Amino acid sequence: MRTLTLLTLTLCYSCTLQNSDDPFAYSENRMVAILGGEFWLGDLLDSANLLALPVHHVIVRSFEISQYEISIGDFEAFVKDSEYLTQAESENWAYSYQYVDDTIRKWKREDINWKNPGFKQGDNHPVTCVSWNDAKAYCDWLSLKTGDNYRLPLEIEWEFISKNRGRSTKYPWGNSSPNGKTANFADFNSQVTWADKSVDDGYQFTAPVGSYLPNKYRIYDLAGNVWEWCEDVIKTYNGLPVKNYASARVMRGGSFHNKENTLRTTWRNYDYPDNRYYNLGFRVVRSR
Ligand SMILES: [Ca+2]
Ligand SMILES: [Ca+2]
Repeated sequence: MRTLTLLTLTLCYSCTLQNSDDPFAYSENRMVAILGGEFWLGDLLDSANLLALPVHHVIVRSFEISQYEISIGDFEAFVKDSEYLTQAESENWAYSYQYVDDTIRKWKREDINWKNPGFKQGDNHPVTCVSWNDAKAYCDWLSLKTGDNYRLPLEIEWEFISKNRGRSTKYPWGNSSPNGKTANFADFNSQVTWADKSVDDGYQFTAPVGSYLPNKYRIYDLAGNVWEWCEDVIKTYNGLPVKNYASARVMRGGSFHNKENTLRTTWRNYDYPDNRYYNLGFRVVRSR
């Protein structure tokens, strides 16, 4: 009987290697509890932001969201434990914005992946070059390891927390334009033609997660650094599919590669679930 108890304890320990209170054993990341509520989804401030219209009232249930974007360190723990191969690794490409001749730069398939996105990263930088499918595989692994239910944020959860529980501001920090301390976007350090050379945020590519001011709930980098996959299939707010993108998933928040308008709390972007880019990552949600 005693042997059986010991065996059971050992088996339980090995199937919960990570403490369920700390799913991120290899980084400073943590889950932050957000009380649900009601708010106006969409852009009350810019009637030209068509995909963010019509503005409509929604109810959000309570959830927990990761304080930071999933980092290289977080993702490496998953890969080491599961031997998971990302789509970029198995097919030897992800999209990078590169010169296609002497003057023109475009999105180009390059042999890059989360271990080598084509620029220098430390363990505390956000993981990139991951598809929606890869991000879901990470969530499934985290759920298996902890016994909790991890997934990507719903789009309404992402916008609710980006708006500090539903306040209609342009950015997570308010309505003022980014100033170098608020988000990593296409700034002075960037080489893209649309870069805002009047702002210096310190980074051409990814910054370590948590380098900029958090929102009121101490969630970092909702605006900028890397785009973040959401759980949802993209649809117009009238419930219609987006032409040629019927299976595409929502991405939110803009990135180091993009203009300030993509940093907005309401800005919607989307791509196919098997696509991957050097400026696209994710964060996770834990739900009941
Ligand atoms: Ca930047
Ligand atoms: Ca982000």
